[in-house]
Amino acid sequence: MQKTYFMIKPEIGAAADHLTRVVLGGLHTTGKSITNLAMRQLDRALVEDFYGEHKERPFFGELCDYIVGGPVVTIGLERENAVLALRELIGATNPEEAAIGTIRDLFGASLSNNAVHASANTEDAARELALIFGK
Ligand code: 3AN
Repeated sequence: MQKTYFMIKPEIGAAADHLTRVVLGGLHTTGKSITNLAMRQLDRALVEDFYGEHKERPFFGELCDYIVGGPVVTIGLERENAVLALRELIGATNPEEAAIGTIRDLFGASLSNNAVHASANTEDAARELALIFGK
């Protein structure tokens, strides 16, 4: 079994909880089991830590502003091959390049507003789950 972290970004969490239901329904049909689930307003220090690998990138400030701009839905998931399975379900970082039917294809507005986050690998997953939910 593998764990991963999934996050519904503010434009979905705040704008339409209907979409959150759709996304969670999609997770259910893929057989992932939800181990943690909460709607939360993240504080800026936590978000800067969370996206620390992008600190030097030009979009870092904008990215942090966006994530603290409203509540997010934080979700811990567990299943076999969870990291890759969830990355496939959400699609490419840029919604314009995301495969048809993926979450970012359906709900992502742009590269900076791409609806959801999913851990990129098992190390990131462990780090992100600990940051968000504690050890
Ligand atoms: P992913 O979320 O698919 O793992 P990362 O880790 O490369 O992608 O990027 C983290 C977040 O930073 C993305 N979800 C996206 O919102 C934002 N981002 C990445 N690249 C850019 C960019 N060139 N311009 C604006 N925002 C970006």
